Amino acid sequence: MYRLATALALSLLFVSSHSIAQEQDPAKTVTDELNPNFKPPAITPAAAPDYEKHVVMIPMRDGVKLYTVIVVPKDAKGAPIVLTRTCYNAAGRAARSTSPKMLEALPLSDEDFVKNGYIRVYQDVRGKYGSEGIYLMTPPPVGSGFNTSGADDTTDAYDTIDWLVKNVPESNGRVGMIGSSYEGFTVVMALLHPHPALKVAAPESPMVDGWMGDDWFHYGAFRQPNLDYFTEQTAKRGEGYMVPRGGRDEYANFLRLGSTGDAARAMGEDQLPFWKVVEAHPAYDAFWQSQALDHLLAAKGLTVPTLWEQGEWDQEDMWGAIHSYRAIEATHKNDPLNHIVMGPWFHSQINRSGRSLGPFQWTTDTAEQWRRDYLVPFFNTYLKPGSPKFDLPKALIYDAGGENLGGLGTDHWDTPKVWPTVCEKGCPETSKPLYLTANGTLSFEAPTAGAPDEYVSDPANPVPFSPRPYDGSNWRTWLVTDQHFVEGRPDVLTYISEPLKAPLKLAGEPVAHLWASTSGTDSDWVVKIIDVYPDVPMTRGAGAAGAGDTGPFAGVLGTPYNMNGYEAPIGIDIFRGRYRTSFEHPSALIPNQAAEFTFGLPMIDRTIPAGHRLMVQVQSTLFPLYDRNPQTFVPNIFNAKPTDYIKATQKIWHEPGKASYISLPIATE
Ligand code: PG9
Repeated sequence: MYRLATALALSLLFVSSHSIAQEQDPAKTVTDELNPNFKPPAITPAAAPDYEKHVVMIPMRDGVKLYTVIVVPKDAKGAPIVLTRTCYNAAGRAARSTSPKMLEALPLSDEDFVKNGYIRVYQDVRGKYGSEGIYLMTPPPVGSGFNTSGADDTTDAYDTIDWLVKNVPESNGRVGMIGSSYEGFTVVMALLHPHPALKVAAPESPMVDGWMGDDWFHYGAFRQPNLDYFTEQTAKRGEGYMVPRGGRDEYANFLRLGSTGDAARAMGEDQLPFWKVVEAHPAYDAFWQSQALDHLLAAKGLTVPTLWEQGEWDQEDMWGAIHSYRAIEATHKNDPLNHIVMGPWFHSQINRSGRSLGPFQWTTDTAEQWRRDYLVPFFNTYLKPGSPKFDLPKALIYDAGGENLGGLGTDHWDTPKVWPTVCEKGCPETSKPLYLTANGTLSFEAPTAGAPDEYVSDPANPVPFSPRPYDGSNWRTWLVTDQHFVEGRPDVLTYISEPLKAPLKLAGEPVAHLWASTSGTDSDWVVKIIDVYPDVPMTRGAGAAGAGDTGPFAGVLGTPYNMNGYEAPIGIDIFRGRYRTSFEHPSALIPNQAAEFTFGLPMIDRTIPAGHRLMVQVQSTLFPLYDRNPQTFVPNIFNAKPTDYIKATQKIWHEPGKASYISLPIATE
């Protein structure tokens, strides 16, 4: 056997070396197998495009010209325009493919605009990609005192719309604006002084207040992945760099690098002016206050019908849309121009497929449904005279509750007249306190006595926000990750209710009221509200209730996740303790003295079914998403020194007068 195999191998060797010798015969001419002159034959005649694409440089009032792509349907006449102003490359945004069909050439999210005959315009903001001028990151408004350039995204939107309605002969002189995130920020900026031809707007998960709860910080705690955004966005006019920080696990990388300031310096960010700006403004000072667009817009009032969009699990801009909507309602009660949609989406998922989110599968493609049945009819009402009037509900909020197993959920849209329906003050209904009580329990009864619970928070061993190794791949779904991965950590306090006897409808804003103390002089407080699915006895593969594939293919290829005992977060946020009494002027905490920390959590619309349990977790780190609080009060946490990072004993109180609770937005209907 051995000899036969050897002989075979030798003969193969002989054959192949013989043919190599033949190919390499210098006597023969070797032909280059690349033919750069190849012309692809037209097997079928190329279809004529059903649109025209024009690229123009539109002049602004200061002479700077902005790169603009205008896509016009063939034979269009009297057509409305939809405009998006972007920092993400207008040429690329307007070209999903090179298809001759406008429907396929533009992004998926434009599908219903194309079907309705719209002219589609994408423009680079000044200083990025094809546009001239200098770039400022989400530039503060000109009047804020922090932008002396004379131009901002309000003036640029105004000048662009003015040019479009005068120079696009196929248009009917009516413009709508839409865009998500940074692009949503440009929509909100346009609303501060809108051109009269701007007739309708849809800011989708817009960046509105970068300090309170959008991209840069949450209640003063800094979001470290921004360091990548700074290098990607401000190291070049085009797409910048990701500076690798080491191995796959960002938890280990950031821990090794030290403070955020040290990490930024290691990444070369002291060459980037915007990082220096952020570093110089860790508190909610005049710089941040003067560009809080929710307040600026509410003070002016809306003059353009506006549909705000907010994902219920938006991992980037959880603040902007809902707080703008609320701020406008506060100054202009029941403003008929002010609308909001909140769907079961991650950041910008509204422009993609909205059929599922992490383990949850919805009964329909919720994002497509929103675009087709609500957004475009709303735009048509204001942009296409003569189209049927569409009565967009004031608020369209998705109840993401139910079992959500393989699309069997009870999910549906609510249309409350007032949103939030339930909150602490000023809503149609008032929230009820859910107390954190002794022995890790939750109760609607106030505690009568009880020693505080305690844990040691160690900045050298922070609580991960996502299972390790964290390599960014679950960024879009981390807000719905099963929280079992922190179970058993001594620095996470868990409080859990009895199984619900009847469904519980939550519809509004939960607020955390923590009576807490630290042995340090500064501290972060993280609160999570979690919907715990029943842990049903199951036989694997036997079709028991909730049974799904628990193996490596769970959730893949349409296989339902196993939701047995799933700990599904419905609201997570962090509060930096030094801002307890003032966001602008931080102050040291008094060691071991209990004080009340109060902060709003993301809005909820959810029917928690009977049999589920509520869980609340409290911890002091959420790393590496948020930078670590050294737990020693220092002037600027970005530049905390290694010796400032200390272990601290944290206590959560639950006694009369110091009762910790969550104001839960329980709706009566
Ligand atoms: N969340 C992103 C962003 C917006 C504004 C500033 C910085 C980042 C985005 O998706 O555009």
